[in-house]
Amino acid sequence: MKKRTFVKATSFLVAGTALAPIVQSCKTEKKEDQTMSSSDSPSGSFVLPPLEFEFDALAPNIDAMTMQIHHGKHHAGYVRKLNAALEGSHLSGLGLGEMMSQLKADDTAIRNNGGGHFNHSLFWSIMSPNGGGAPSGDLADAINSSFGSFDTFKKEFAKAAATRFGSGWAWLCRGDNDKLFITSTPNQDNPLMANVVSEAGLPLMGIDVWEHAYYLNYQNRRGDYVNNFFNVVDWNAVGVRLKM
Ligand code: MN3
Repeated sequence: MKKRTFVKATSFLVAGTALAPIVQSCKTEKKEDQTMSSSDSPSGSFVLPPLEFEFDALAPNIDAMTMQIHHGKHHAGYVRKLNAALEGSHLSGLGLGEMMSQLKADDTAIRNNGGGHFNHSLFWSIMSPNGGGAPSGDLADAINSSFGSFDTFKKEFAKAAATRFGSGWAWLCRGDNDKLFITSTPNQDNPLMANVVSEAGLPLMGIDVWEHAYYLNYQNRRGDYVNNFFNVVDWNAVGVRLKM
């Protein structure tokens, strides 16, 4: 994977600001360093990034209580445990993206909790109350050339999410050859973990299919949750990641 992937993979970890304008306005390396240090200092402890919308803003697609618990309890827990796991670790001091790319399968606590922090930060950043519809521009072109059509992409992505056994994530990624691919990972693994996953790439969007992500509202109907997720995907935010 390209080096630039790791520098920019965590550009969504910016406290208190909307994703797309910040990423678009941070074309220089200097500004990127500043935005990285505002929340995830390589030498400091990681922090829970605030949501850019209210807990009820994604309803009825994702309900307010699920969002509140998911962000305030689950994600916060990953951040807290990541900081604890990094004390004395050989991975301490790295930015989150680089940490993901360097960790080994037996770095269990950082794999689980660093992955949890990365995955949820990305998840919040690619959803919006103004989301839904279809991608446009370069992202639409990339999806069409990689999957044939947007509808085919949606079917394949939904299938990956529906068939991930147990807890995990489904992903749309950009591979080394700039071609897009769909994959899924167990637990809190993600495609940046090149030493862990079978197919590494830059995650452009992901869906959390742990039961805590949908069970209050959908119970066992994971497929309905996945279909409704498309109503809140912020394709502009996904498209920004394509250019990283
Ligand atoms: Mn989750």
